[in-house]
Amino acid sequence: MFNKVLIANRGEIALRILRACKELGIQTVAVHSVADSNAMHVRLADESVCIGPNPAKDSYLNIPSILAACEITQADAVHPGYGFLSENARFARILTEHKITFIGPSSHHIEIMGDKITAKKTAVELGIPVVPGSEGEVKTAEEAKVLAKEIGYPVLVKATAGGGGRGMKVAYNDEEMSIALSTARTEAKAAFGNDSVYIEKYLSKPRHIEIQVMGDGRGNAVHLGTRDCSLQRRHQKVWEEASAPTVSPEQRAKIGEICAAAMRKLKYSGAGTIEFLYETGEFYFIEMNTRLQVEHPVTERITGIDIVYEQIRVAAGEKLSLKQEEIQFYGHAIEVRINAEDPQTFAPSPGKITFYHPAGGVGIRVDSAVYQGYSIPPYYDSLIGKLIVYGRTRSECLQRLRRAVDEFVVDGVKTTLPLFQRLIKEPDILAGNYDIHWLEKFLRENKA
Ligand code: MV4
Repeated sequence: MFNKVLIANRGEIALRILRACKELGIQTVAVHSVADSNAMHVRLADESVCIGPNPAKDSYLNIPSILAACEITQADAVHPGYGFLSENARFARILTEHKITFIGPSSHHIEIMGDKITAKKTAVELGIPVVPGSEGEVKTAEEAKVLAKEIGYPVLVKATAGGGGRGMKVAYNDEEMSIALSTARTEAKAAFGNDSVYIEKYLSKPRHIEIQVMGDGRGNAVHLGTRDCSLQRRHQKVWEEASAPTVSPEQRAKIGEICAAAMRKLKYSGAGTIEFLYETGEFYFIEMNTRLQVEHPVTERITGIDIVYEQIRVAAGEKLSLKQEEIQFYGHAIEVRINAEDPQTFAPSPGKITFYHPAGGVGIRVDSAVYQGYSIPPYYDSLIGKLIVYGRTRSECLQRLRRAVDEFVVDGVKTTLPLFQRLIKEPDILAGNYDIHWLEKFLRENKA
């Protein structure tokens, strides 16, 4: 097992990782920017190193600084959390070259899944169902139109280097195809420096359902069930549930086993998430995330498994302690993201938290790194904390969520809590009847 882990992140996820390290008897190193000198992750770690000025590119994304912090503190492993360097294959490779363990999958697996075309090709080879579309890159409008005739319009043009919905354009006919191709290319070039695109059948009303997986790099892998993350605004998840309300236990076992078997074949190591669009009872692979995800606590709640603990164990070379037949799914969990944002416009609202009272009681977990008197800096994401609620049934979970949202007080900054007070009254939400477009439509129709 590791002696000392450096946590290359900040905020609630840095605390989440610190806690797992402490339970494993591992010493911890926090790294931080100048603005984060008083942050909770710095206070709770055994040691801390300032790695640079406030902009993330100069601190939390600064690979030489983080390597220097590893050397100074003699850390033997780095946990990247989510965001920042968590899916940077070069970072994983450099650490490995310096005999420091990257707590995550191999740089090879990060690379494969980072390129959407190689990810999709890999998914096909592994027997994971994918969205019908081009086999790889589409070069010309003529080629795209021939394929579109086979697939059937509407068709979506996607950037190979894609992410966050950038470089994505829908075409409803041949005429729109030429425009969609060139605008997707232009956007992709600007956002990713890569204008390669591919096409897929456009699914008009899917849900976003993902499967949590874990492997040990030796051919052992399991799935930890489903999450529904359809409630998003501008590709930012707002509300996540486990299990996915519309997937039966039989369907979960089937798609879950397909994913676990795929990870066994890949000899995947660590935690991963296989993302699907789910429409008319069918799963269609879109991407795989090779990191711990923000919403991992809902899965932890319904399975009783500590995902970060398992990540650290397998990174240290231990076998996966989990057996698929021992993994059970209990009740229902919902996570809502409490952001320092205007609940209507979503404009960031950094500043000092003058009063803080998190919800508590039965079935409540709050993952947060803030405290009363803390000032949320304007440089990073606006996550104040995650409220994770459990119930034996989805309806018990929703009742408890309503109580917890009412109880939660954050004064001094605007927060998304009032949005959850509204959502929890919506019949569609209560019925679990929503797709990836539901939230944006709700926000358009319920301005003010
Ligand atoms: C799609 C799609 C419909 N059809 N692919 C958005 C970003 C990237 N993760 C994939 N995305 C989508 N891919 C096909 N073939 C619709 C989306 C999409 C979306 C997906 C998940 C969650 C929210 C979304 C919001 C808009 C579009």
